[in-house]
Amino acid sequence: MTPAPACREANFDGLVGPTHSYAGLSFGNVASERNAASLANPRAAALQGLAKMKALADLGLAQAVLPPHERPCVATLRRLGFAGSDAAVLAAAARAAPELLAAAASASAMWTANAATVSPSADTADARVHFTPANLAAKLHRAIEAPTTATILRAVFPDPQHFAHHDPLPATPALGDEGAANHTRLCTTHGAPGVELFVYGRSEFDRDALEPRRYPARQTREASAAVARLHGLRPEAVVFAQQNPAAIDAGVFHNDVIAVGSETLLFCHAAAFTDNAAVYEAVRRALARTGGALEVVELREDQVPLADAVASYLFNSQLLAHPEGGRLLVVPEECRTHPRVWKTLQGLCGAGRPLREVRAFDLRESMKNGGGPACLRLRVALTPAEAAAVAPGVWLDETLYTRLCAWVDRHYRDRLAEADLADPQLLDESRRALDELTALLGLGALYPFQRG
Ligand code: SUG
Repeated sequence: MTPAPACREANFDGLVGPTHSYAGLSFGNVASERNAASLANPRAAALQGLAKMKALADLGLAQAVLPPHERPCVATLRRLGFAGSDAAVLAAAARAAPELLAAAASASAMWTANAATVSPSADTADARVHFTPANLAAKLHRAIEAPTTATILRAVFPDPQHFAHHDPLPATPALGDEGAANHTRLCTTHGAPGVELFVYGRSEFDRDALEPRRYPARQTREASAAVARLHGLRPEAVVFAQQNPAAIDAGVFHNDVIAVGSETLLFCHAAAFTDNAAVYEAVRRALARTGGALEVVELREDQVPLADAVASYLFNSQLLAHPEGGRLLVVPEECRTHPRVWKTLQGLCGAGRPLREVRAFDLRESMKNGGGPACLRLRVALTPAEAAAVAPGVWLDETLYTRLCAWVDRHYRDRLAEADLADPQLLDESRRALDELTALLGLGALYPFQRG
């Protein structure tokens, strides 16, 4: 008997949009705050992301792309009381509330780890892949992503026989949901039932739970529990864990800044959870029920101080199957130039060690806003039949890569400052670019401006 073709994990990376900028919009994300008002290079940002996608596709990994959103989002500014022509709306917002214009212009949809929480069909009651777009209620510039994200996910995963799409949770502080950035799936193989680890920063209703003091906790326990319910997960295959409030206060605004897991490996920092040992034990027990054995690689404070983990983004990495067997860890270039972090990572590589190889990528433009390799991708484990039901134009191959690079070169600016966000030409350029892109990806009319 020939074995059934395997289920594979695909990475859906966000294509950086033409308005990529540094607006200091994310209090609690230290990189975003530090780089506020610096000059951005949208063209370089998009090409850096594409280079990572291409390198992973070349390794034989399943790689796809998700389109950016229409920005500046004039519709948001209109809802906030700015009126007139599009150009008049931009000008009035720039004058009266530049911070609202910056939020409406942010290209933050590039960080697709925050697009949605995804549960593969092996885990769900109806054996479909479930998607819940994140409401991103904690930040204005991110909360406005949810409706477009929902439209895009429905266009990319259209077949209701395979894919179930939920609405984002109500966008209110009690239900703050940041998507896959706070969700890790552990399993023996991607096609087998796994364990879904939901990490939250606070609880709206558990008044005794510790909370961070300095920075906001974006994800609530109540939101995580709702997503697990919506996806029809087996309760014994779900673990809820609280993020360490001290880590949030040190700049760990999502769990994927301090932990990454794939298949049977959980790689994290000792400061990741309020009670690391209890989390490992709960995941270990749940995974054992599926026949799997959890491996934990925990870095202690004396190996990599929390501050160095945040500065280098070493945990915001992609844990992937190495083409020659074993595991590949994809990290940002900032890890290679950080001697202590790089030495620690090299110590994890080799025969009998958890990793085969670590590769660093230059994602500096995104990193300056607190977005590393793991932020830029949404993982979706797909059976061959499900993969065949994905909109075919989004899979990245040599041809699409070449076309997208040329498209970026044609439409993107190589410098963008805050003052440029009100330029009506930037809006026109972005719309022209997106109109061409939807045709290039074969996605039809996605954006309101295309529907007239
Ligand atoms: O939500 N930065 C994003 C970074 C998201 C990273 N995602 C994950 N860790 N999965 C955020 O804080 C900064 C935008 C600005 O300041 O211009 C920003 O939105």
